[in-house]
Amino acid sequence: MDKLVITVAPTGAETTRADNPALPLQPGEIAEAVAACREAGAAVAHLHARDAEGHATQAMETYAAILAAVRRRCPDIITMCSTGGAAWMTLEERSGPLETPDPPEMASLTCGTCNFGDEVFSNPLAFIRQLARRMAERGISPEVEVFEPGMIATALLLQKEGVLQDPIRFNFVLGVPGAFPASPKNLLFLAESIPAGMPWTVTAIGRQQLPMAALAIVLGGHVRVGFEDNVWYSKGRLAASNAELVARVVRIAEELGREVATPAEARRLLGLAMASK
Ligand code: KMH
Ligand code: ZN
Repeated sequence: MDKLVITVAPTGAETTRADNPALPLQPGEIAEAVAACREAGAAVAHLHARDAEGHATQAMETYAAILAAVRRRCPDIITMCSTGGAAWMTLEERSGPLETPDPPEMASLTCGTCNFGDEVFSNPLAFIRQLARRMAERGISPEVEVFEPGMIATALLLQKEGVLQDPIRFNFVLGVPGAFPASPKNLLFLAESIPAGMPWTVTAIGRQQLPMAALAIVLGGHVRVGFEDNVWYSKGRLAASNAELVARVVRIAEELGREVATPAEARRLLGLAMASK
């Protein structure tokens, strides 16, 4: 089995300090958290930005500051910026991180519209194509976010159109209220619904984060953890840090005989452009 790629999503757009006081918000705090997670075993950092008040923003300048701080603290980690932002944002503002002067290595690309709690996470096909083309122009590799099974079909359609290139890297996001629930059956269904050999990661919300991560390790998938999706370590006990969640995945992988990938190994496994340089 391939080595395990661990992604950390330390902040997200929705989590607040009321949910977990250790949530990193400002560029320096995010960079500190990412560095600790890199130390613990993470190879990829999925990044969201917050403004000075801690509210979600897609401002290019804030992402540029986060990328610079992360690269200073841990130069080899794979950077991935969110183009999902928050459900209440306009489509235009969400593409901000793709315009940073020194762009991230990867960016998220949600391949369809779904309910997101009481909101609608809007991703019309024309907008997905526009984001994907801009990523290609700027040398950014997309990660396809799959909140609903139909999003796989859309990604494969875009591949057929030549808008997405091989390999497509899938991230199955399970358990968002209103979207596809987290269960072993659903994860297996998604993993079996993509073309053989394409890398996939699982992200699960709240208490499902741990069991879905364990299942992905066994199935040969990859794993994302972090406060964007889950702030708990166990029932009634908040995680002390993002790194604590990463370290637990490393321990489970080791117990199950799955080695953890370094960023350089992850670049090869994910087929990133920098891997061939
Ligand atoms: N915050 C969600 C509405 C992504 O980062 O691309 C979208 C999201 C996905 O988090
Ligand atoms: Zn995100």
